[in-house]
Amino acid sequence: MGDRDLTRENILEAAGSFELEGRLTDAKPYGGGHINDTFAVVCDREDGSIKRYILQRINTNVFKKPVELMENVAAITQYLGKIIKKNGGDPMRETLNLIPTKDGRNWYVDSKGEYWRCYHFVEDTVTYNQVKSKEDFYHSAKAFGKFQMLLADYPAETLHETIPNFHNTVDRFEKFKEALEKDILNRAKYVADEIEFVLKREEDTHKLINLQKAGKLPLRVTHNDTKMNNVLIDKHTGEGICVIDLDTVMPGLSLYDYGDSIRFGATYAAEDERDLSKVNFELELFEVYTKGYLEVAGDVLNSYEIENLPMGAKLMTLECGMRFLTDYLSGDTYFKIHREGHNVDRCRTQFKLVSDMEASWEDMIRIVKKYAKWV
Ligand code: ADP
Ligand code: GN1
Ligand code: MG
Repeated sequence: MGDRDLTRENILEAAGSFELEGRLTDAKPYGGGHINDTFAVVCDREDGSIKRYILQRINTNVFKKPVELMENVAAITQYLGKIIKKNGGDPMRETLNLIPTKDGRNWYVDSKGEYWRCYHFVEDTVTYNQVKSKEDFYHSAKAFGKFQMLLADYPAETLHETIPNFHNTVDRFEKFKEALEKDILNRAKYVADEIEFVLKREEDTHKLINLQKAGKLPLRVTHNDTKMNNVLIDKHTGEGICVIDLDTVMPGLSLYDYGDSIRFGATYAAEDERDLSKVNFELELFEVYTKGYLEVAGDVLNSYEIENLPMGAKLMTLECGMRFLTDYLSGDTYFKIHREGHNVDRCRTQFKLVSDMEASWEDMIRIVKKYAKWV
């Protein structure tokens, strides 16, 4: 038994601490994230209707500063709520809304010292763990583009950096090398090709950081985990209405958000697909995402950001593969795994996509130019 085991009592204790409408009747595991524990909580109202909530236990092995994390989430959701309302939108559907605890806080610490938070459940929406159609991916691009655009004037430096160097590819490379040198479980021998793949690309890991140091890429408010399943899609209209999973909202580079979306979504394969013949970087998906993202966020990005969109895509994909590989070498302690070698499978899909991107580089540049106003 791990020391963060969860019992039904823990879940009910946490749910009961929030200001819920009606009588709590159910709490079931929900969603398929790699880090937090998510539950859909159901309450019966007196008039017979049902009200649902999303209850989450924050993974404090990963998020070591849960209070700072919740301060970021509260600040961003309040800010977005105000702008959405001002623009005539629906703040209860177009941004997350935190439910306070009975004593007026945005989070609850349970009797084991675990941190929990609760959101209003946005009904009549779906999320996709894998890209099935160009249209859905296009709508997710517009949602993430809008997120970036609405937050363009938010002072990024006032947010806490809850996980330092989260997308710093130079630092990620160093951490990979440390895990490789330690090789605590003697696993490096099984992944020699993957290790070589990373080592050959060390120079690339400096590219965005150098541009940032030179003052060419500005620090912005970024989401930092822009997988397609972090956008709620309206069941009826098919539009991406609400960006969720705000744990990693921090100061960062716009290219991290654009790049992470492409990494996850510019393929029809799952992130952990074992049959690599199915894992292909799809230019048509790259194109629809680039189109949607630039339609909405194009005006707030500078020419260096736009010119480096392909590099953002490649580096976020390389970084993610490197992180899965690092976790495998370190004994699978970070990402939840559901089978032996799961992190290796995930790493291989990412490196296949990096290779494909390298082979399609000129096409990626051509597509960006087609939709960019500045380059
Ligand atoms: P994780 O960090 O584990 O990825 P998420 O915050 O992304 O957790 O939530 C997991 C899943 O729960 C999402 O993919 C989505 O399907 C669902 N979800 C999260 N928040 C809401 C919400 N406010 N309303 C409806 N569904 C939600
Ligand atoms: C994790 O929590 P989830 O599944 O949305 C990870 C991301 C990775 C992603 C890979 C805090 O995201 O950085 O890109 O897995 N989140 C954290 O699927 O490390
Ligand atoms: Mg998520």
